[in-house]
Amino acid sequence: MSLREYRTKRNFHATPEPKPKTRTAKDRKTSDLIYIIQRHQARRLHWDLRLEENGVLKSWAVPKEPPAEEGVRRLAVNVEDHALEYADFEGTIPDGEYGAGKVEIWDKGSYQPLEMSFSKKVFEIHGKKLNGTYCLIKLKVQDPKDKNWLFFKLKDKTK
Ligand SMILES: [Mn+2]
Repeated sequence: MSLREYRTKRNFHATPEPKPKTRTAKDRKTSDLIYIIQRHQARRLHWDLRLEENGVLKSWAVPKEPPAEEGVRRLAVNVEDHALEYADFEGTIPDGEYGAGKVEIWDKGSYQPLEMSFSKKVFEIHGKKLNGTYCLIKLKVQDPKDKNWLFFKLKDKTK
């Protein structure tokens, strides 16, 4: 996993966003994988869903509020991997910088992977706003350049 795109998009003298530290996945002592959603009031309001995978935060921009209940499917646009440190970031990215606008933590917790492939991820979210089994599914499996996924809650099997 590379954070090259994350670094090239940002000027760390100008943005308060975290500069990635050099580290390996084994530096993390906890077995809890990070789940985080940041509400990002950029030019267009969106919610940034991030899941820890192999030492980075896999990231999707969700243009509408993520669903707490089943039955709602949200578009989720895959964006560049973010540094693990980003999970604690809240602040305002200055005008003129990439992603300018206010970033707030909307939900945070951990997740448990159930089925994780390059085109489909099923996982259990343990958050405050979102809880339960969720699915991320890539729309055009054959097209590696297409960034569009769907994000939705699955039926709770215990009900
Ligand atoms: Mn964003």
